[in-house]
Amino acid sequence: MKKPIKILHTSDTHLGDPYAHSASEESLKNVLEAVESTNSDFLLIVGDVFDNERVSNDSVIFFLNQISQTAAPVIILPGNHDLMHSNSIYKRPIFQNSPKNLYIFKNPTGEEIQFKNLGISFWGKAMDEHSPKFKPLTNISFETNKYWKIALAHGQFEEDGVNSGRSSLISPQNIIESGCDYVALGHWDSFADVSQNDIPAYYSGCPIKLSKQTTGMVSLINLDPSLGVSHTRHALNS
Ligand SMILES: [Mn+2]
Repeated sequence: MKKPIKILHTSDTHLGDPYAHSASEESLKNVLEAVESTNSDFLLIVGDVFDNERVSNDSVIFFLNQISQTAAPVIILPGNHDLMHSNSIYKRPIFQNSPKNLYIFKNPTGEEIQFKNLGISFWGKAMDEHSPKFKPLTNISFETNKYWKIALAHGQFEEDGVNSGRSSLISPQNIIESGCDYVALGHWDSFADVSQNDIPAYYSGCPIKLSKQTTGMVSLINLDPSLGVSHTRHALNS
């Protein structure tokens, strides 16, 4: 049932950011090049794809054009900068002609996007409100255990006992209880490994080159029925 699958994981592209506009567009191009060069089967963009709700339709058109140029399915999860609520960017008419390989999580209580032929399922909660009430990684359910189980979550990981009361919190227990083969996280610009027990969970960091780096970075996940799950960091061409 399970097949070897390669996933490229990124987040926080912040397209349309008035301060990093061209850098964010450039980084999306670099990400899509990496999808090709690594032969990835899927691209995940785990939230804050767009910088704000007022981004121009030009930014959206740029995004849709880029996505249409790759064959791989592209799965995106709305985050706190591109919420899934009544004024959502994703509810603009322009999205009615989205490329066929674009999949967007829409349900704030969580939903599965399954690829039965490839034996993999993705679960995510589309953020509708960035508040302490919103818990990105609770009440996960998968229809079957036959497939690879991947969760996407956009929010703030916090160790037990901190009790900051911040918005969109993700706890170690949430990761453990997810029962997933991989948890793809977004919201932090920097890379972080927050794996718990035997569950790999990573913030890929944003694909834009940060000041201490020589290139932008993304995460590559190899799912292999005999070897298990491995995570590596991949440097983007720039
Ligand atoms: Mn965010």
